[in-house]
Amino acid sequence: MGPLLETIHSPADLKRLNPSQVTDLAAEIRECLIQTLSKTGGHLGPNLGVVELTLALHTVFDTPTDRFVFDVSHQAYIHKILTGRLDRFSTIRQPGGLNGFMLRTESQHDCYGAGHAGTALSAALGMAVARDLAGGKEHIVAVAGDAAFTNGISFEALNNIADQTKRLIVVLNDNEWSIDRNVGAIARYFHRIVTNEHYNRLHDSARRIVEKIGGRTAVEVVRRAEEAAKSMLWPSIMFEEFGLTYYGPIDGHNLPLLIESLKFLKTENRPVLLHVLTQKGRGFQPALDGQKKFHGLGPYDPETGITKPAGVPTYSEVFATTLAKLADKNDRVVAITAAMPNGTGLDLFRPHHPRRYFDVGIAEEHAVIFAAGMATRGYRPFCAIYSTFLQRAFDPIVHDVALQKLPVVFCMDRGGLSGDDGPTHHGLFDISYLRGIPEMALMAPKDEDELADMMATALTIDGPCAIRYPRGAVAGVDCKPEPLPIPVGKAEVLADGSDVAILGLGPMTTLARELAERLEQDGFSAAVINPRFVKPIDRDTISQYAHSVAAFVTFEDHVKMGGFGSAVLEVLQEIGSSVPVVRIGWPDHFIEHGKIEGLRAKYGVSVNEAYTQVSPLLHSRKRRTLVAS
Ligand SMILES: Cc1ncc(C[n+]2csc(CCOP(=O)(O)OP(=O)(O)O)c2C)c(N)n1
Repeated sequence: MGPLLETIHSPADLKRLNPSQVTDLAAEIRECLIQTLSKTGGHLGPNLGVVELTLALHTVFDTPTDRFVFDVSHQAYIHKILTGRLDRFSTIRQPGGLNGFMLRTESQHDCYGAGHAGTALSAALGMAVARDLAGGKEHIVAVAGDAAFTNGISFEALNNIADQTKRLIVVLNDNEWSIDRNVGAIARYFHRIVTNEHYNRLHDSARRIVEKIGGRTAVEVVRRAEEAAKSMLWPSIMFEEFGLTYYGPIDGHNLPLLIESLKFLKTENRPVLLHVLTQKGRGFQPALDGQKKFHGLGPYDPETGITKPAGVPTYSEVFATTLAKLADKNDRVVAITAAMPNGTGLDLFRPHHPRRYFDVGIAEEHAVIFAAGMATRGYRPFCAIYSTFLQRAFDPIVHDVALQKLPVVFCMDRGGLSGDDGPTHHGLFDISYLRGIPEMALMAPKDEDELADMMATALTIDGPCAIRYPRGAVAGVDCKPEPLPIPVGKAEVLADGSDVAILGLGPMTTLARELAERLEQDGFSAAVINPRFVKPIDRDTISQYAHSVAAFVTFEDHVKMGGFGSAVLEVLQEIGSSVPVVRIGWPDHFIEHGKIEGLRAKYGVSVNEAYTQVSPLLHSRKRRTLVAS
């Protein structure tokens, strides 16, 4: 750790440094980020881009009284370092350590938690209005990336800001990247501003003024700063039309310029937007060369940026290559992503069918309604959206897709616990939020071969359907050269048995098999079932086992409430069966970040827990049978 960084225990320590020390501190922070994240993984690129911006914010404002709302908050690592969490920074994203995003429970300096994009402006406006009502004086600053402006919520907030408050500072952190390159008209609009000659001239004169500031009296500095900031004024029609005074764009790595600009904006009595240009990955060549990869990644070599080669393919990759195959045969198949071409694997689809690939920006609601529109014209859209982000699109799924019985396929990557990212990213609610929607079919494959089959099956369904599959490596089974549709609503019985029926949803069939083995060692006969469909659920198979077994066990990587086990309970209740069901899944509780195995053990999403709960039921029937005979 650098000598200056060691002295920073709170923002007050930063404020004691002189300008040249703050510049040195920026270099130390970059080194700390590169070294620490090489071990823990994390959002390196976005954070390297906002070192100076965060230093400037904490120099000019006073948290926790003033409030910073970071959009997504994946770029808040420096904020964490400066606000008393340096000593725990090496624990970031580790079990029991700091979260990778802002958390209100983690620090009084984290005024607002996030993980999903597009919320900063609305939340900051809410805080500003609350301050105005209470007669407060504090400053509210929203920091949002350029890609956050591809999201509808940001525009809903923009539409509302000038009507609601006179004091709000929005910082647009423009690095021209989302995770992939930012897309769409807004991205092009920002680019036009940045490459405008007029701006370049103003920017240079502003920089020169700020550079001359050193050594003047405080009053002069303020006046000069005002002059500098004003000279940067470049009428940007869009933000001005929304009623925000636009400043910039300015170099987001020029500390004095940032500091003086923010000092000036602090005095403004109208909502303002400061357009700051930053470079994602600044200070680490591998991150500059590999913007996408270094947006967020696991451990890497801090010298070369090299990461361990991934041995086994991921579910995302199998999804994308299968979709390309399906699209080869069916020219109505189209692929839609909401700013996640890399994460969903659709990067691999794009070169095969560039005209049938659509990245709509961070706009999940739009993605779903756009898919609905295409489906009305005979296309078969596959919407690849992480389970957690599809939460955004609940109403479009109900109102636009299901109600009109349109054949849109929702491919829900990261269905299940996501691990290191934590509660904002776990995909633990999709079964509950989709199961109750009429017309919806919902599948979960036990392995990659079945994922491909389910995608082929989706094309045979005349209405909406969803497929949930987990993050990460596939099971490693042999895959058929061509996927084949499976019978809709039919479970797969992997092993027959008469004492207990164990249903393992998706890859949880592995746990079902393990439990069956243990119970068989105790002398019980266990059926192992791969349900395949949460909806329509296979009532016949459940009813059949309800006549013979002493208990059912359900395993799911989902909250128990409203999940697959609940669906089984509903069937049993409807057929008048009183066979008990041991449901294994996540409790009614937000699950923290951590390693998947550790969290499963902690919360009893395990074979052990199932065994503990089901054994007494099986032994009790055995005893009753012995007594009866
Ligand atoms: C609703 C939602 N969809 C997708 C994501 C995944 N995601 C995380 S960060 C990010 C890009 C953010 O880009 P930008 O806001 O420009 O910030 P930068 O990383 O470039 O600093 C995306 C798409 C998300 N967090 N939330």
